Amino acid sequence: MESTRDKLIEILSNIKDGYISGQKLSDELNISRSAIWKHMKELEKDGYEIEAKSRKGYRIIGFPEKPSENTIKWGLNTKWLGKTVIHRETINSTQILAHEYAQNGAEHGTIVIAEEQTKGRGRINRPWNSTKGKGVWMSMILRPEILPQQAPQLTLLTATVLADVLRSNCNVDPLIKWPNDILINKKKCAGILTEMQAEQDQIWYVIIGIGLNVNQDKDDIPEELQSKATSLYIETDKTRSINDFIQKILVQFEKSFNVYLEKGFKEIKEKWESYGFRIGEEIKIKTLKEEWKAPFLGISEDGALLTQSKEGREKRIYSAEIDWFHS
Ligand code: BT5
Repeated sequence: MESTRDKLIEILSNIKDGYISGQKLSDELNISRSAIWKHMKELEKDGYEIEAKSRKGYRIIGFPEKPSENTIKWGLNTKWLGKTVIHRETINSTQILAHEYAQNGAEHGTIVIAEEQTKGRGRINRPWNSTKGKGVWMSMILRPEILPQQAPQLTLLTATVLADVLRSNCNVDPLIKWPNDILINKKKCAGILTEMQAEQDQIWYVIIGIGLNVNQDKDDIPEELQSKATSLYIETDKTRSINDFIQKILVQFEKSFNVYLEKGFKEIKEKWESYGFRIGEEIKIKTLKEEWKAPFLGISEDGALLTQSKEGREKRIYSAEIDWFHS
């Protein structure tokens, strides 16, 4: 059940211009005007900025910094992404909760956010470190009408969205390390995890997990990651609003996703390649059977890394160990 407080915030959030009178609020919520006033004082204590004008009424002019369902939705300029927001203080993994919601019919565009993950995960169950309150730990539930084999394109698309958001807002030069790492100054600042439920020729749902390190300082990064992980704070010496990032990512994702549905993967692929770490350079590739050096030529429609075989023929790599940092 939604509490009176939640309903009050919802009503206030939905007034785009102007004010709502104390009387109207009191009628809608079925509580006295002095109870409304008390609620407003409580909201102010929690960081909401409320303006009260005599004869006009109330309006919200500022939300608290801390992410919540309401603060994420406030002023969010999207059509379908983030219309439903599920927010938790602590969760094992936003991916796990998103799967539960998706299996129970959550709509396309639902997002799951947490302040802290105790079992954040990367690919093949590798752990993802998610310091409380210091990053974007988010999963998006999508029900795209694409074929299951096209799903890797969504990971690549998401990487370009993150790179775009970072480049335009943080004065950094992000690169994407195939397939899903966002690097700043050669260290990982964000990762993406795409999971799906599908049948042969139909996707039930896709969950795209985004982990973006925002405000961690050096001490927040575990010892074993220090040499390869970074945050925007470490790179730019500036603390940033998590809410703001979430909104910017959602807006940019929706835009790119629409381009993708309308025009196909070509533009996304070109953008990805413009950010591709070490594209055009020689990389060291190691599969179970062999090891060789070859130029990194770009990516294919199905998300594979394009390179050359030992014999110089074009070769698609789906999984292999790549030594990105050898000189
Ligand atoms: C990824 O996996 O990069 C995908 C990360 C996705 C995390 C998000 S957070 C929201 C959602 N909920 C989840 O539970 N997950 C998603 P992968 O490419 O496998 O990289 C994992 C590796 O990155 C680890 O083995 C570490 O070496 C490194 N790593 C772990 N935490 C990190 C961090 N916070 N920043 C940078 N690197 C990290």
